[in-house]
Amino acid sequence: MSSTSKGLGDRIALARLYGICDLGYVSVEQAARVSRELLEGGVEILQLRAKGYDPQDLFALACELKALCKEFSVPFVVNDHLELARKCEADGLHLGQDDEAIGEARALLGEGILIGRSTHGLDQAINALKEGASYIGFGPLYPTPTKEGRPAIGLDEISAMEQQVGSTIPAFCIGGITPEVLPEVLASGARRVVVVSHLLTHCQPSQATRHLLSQLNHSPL
Ligand code: TZP
Ligand code: MG
Repeated sequence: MSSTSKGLGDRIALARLYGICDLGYVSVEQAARVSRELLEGGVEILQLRAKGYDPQDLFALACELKALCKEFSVPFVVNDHLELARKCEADGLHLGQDDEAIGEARALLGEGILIGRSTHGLDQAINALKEGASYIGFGPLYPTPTKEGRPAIGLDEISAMEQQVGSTIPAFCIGGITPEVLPEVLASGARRVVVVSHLLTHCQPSQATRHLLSQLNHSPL
């Protein structure tokens, strides 16, 4: 865990927009430039997601993104790779349903690290809270090419999830979120979101990020 993780960890309590640098959309060569754009636009957490990559090939990039996030005082989270998270002194590790137990990851990475869990319904969200997750992702709300084959869960459980889980740990709705659907996502009770493809395929990622943040900030946290 990095020495500043505690302070950065506290920041997620206020975070509404979680950005992901997903190497499915951005090349390794462009990843730092695009991440800087997301950070300049105002993402409040940044994750490196690199499905299918050997974590050994990601060390230099992870260190670069960690330093970049530090410049913006934004927590840096590594998806999937516990060892990589440890080596680059990430502020957090994001785990899926089939990944390590949260207690196991925390024991290896230190008590102060953020551990996120992807959840795909209310029961899983409640379990993640019980298991000690620092935050959850909740979705996909809509079908999305970023997670092809994963059925959309819709908006119906958001309100119950926010009451039962999001009132204790930050809960980020995810999956197919764009400026067009964000109003109905917020109207369904969501308070925080993760947005991937909309931002990474936009010709001006900073401007797109600012626009989403202004939409989010018009509804109360
Ligand atoms: N987990 C659930 S949906 C999803 C992940 C990683 C992908 C979200 O990406 P997008 O492009 O914002 O739909
Ligand atoms: Mg995983």
